[in-house]
Amino acid sequence: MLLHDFLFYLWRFIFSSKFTEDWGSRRSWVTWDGKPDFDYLLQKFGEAVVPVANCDVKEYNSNPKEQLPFKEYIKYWKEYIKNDYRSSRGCLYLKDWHLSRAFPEQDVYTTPVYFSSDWLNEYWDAIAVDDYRFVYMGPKGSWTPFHADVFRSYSWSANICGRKKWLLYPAGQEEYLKDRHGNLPFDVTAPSLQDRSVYPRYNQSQPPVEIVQEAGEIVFIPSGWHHQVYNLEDTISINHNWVNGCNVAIMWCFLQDELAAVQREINEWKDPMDDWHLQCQLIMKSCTGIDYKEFYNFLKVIAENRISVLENGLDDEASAKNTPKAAISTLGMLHAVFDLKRTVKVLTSLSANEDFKKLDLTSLSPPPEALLHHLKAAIDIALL
Ligand SMILES: *[C@@H]1O[C@H](CO)[C@@H](O)[C@H](O)[C@H]1NC(C)=O
Ligand SMILES: O=C(O)CCC(=O)C(=O)O
Ligand SMILES: [Fe+2]
Repeated sequence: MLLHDFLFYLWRFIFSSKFTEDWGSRRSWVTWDGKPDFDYLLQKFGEAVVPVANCDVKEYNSNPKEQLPFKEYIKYWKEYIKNDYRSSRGCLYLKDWHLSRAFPEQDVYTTPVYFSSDWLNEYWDAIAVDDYRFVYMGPKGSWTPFHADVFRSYSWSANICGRKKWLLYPAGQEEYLKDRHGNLPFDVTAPSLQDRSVYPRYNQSQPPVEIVQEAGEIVFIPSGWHHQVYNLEDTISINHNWVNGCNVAIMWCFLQDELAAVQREINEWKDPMDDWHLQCQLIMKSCTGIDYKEFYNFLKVIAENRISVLENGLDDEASAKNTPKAAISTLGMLHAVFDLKRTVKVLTSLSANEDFKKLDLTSLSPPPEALLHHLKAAIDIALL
């Protein structure tokens, strides 16, 4: 590829369909004319239960979701197409389905190496409670309301079939898109944004970066960029959220902002409540999905995996399998050192944070100072 073309793709946030052409899902999930292969999907996943959102209904700032048998969703989708994309049930969008976790043995896709330094999934796989690997399937006209991704992570999204239109706002632009009360819009294209009495700063916002993503292409969404997404055809996509040494500091800033917002919310209870700081952490965990002690644990798991690879190399078991340590070793020693340096920066900031220090840290093992010490020693030895 010419350098010019490469820069063009980078600028447009798009990776060409070359990057997905050997994926199992690109071959098997799609009919000869580029439509979802409903029969194949039913045969493989018919018994699954999947999360489905109704795009026509707004509940707070998202669409209400229900769990449906995959079979029933496909039946609905076929009828919706037959009925010229109308249904009394509304426009239903299957989203945030953890398909890889439910069907690990299926040959669906492989994560491109550019997106493989992925601390989020490395951590949540390690504690075996969740992951951030999703499948989306929706008819023409289904869409995702305005949002930024979990923990301000990066996201990549690959079209298995169909096309998407993305409206992307660079990080920070959302300040101009807030209403008088500081709330973000549900639909960034709604005419009410033009109303200065409701959205006083809208006229200072830049128009969004608009991209159309074709079948097979992968879109990269930078950290903190808000976006709204439309399926222009019947579309299936695979998406991961991920965090690594390049954006973990953004995640940490986000968590501090989230805690500050919770503290403002329950400020009036600060004096009467003696466990106010703990309550703030509990609320933060339920709203955001993580609290400060778990963030420490996250950094610890990431750090220890890298220290182990640097100190011991790979044992045969780890290199044979698709383990996180094998992935760390594929990216090389210098990358592991880079990760550790970024971890030191964020851990140093976390350890010095007043809200963190107010928590009961006796349960943390090792304690933050010991972990930092071990990290710095591992970096020094690796660079010798
Ligand atoms: C936005 O509108 C306000 C009030 O009409 C005006 O003072 C300001 O210059 C406008 N800003 C831009 C960037 O158009
Ligand atoms: O494809 C969609 O509908 C939404 C995807 C999305 O928001 C993302 O990949 O971050
Ligand atoms: Fe998103």
